[in-house]
Amino acid sequence: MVTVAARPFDFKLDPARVALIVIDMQRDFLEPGGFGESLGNDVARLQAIVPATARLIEGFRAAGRPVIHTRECHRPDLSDCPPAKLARGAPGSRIGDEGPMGRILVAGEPGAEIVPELFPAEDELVIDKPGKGAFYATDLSAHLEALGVAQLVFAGVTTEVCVQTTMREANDRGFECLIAEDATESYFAEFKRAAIEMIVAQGAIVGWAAPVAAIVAGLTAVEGEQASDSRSVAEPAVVSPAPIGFGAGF
Ligand code: C5J
Repeated sequence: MVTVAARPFDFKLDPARVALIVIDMQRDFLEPGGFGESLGNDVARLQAIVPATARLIEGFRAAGRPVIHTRECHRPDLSDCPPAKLARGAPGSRIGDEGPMGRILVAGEPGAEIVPELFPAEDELVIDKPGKGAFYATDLSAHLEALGVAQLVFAGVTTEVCVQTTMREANDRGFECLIAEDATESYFAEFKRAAIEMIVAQGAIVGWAAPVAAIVAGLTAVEGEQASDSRSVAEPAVVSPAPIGFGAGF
């Protein structure tokens, strides 16, 4: 085991049994001109984590550990989209409607694709998920079991929706969960801060949080070593309060 400096306390990383899950880094959520921006969201916040997420992915690839990508999207006939989800949002801006980058959250459409900077390698697993959580109605559990994975590192968007939901699902299934706090983001700074606080509260009730640099260092560290970055582990990832908005939903 390698010790990674994390919140609320050190994470014991097992470099032989850990995998990375990169949640929903899709064009429609991140890119200017996409669906997320068309709802009034500031996509620059999400774009800002692309370099750190790329470093995290590279670290896992270099260590020979699995990188799993997810996409929130539905079948073209929407048969996997519950009516309650389909009814969300303004008419014309609902799942399956024609959006700026093709049909909104529909598999195979340009907007549903992962941003080019983080595009999956040919041998990497891509899970298309109809829910917020990546375990719901997918074969993720079976893949993780086949891979012998016991620990999961999380990156992606949005922290408080699909990342947190998947992390809670994983925690309930017995995985040790660590969120890469500079490789996850929300359209709302306060939601990211609050979600990570909820995750690490009560002695890591859902999991741990650590910066990308410490996680990547841990992947290559020698057994028994301490892996951290230069920042104090007690320092919160997001300190500046920001106004909370409710304009966007999908
Ligand atoms: C994700 C969403 N990926 N916010 N979706 O978080 O609806």
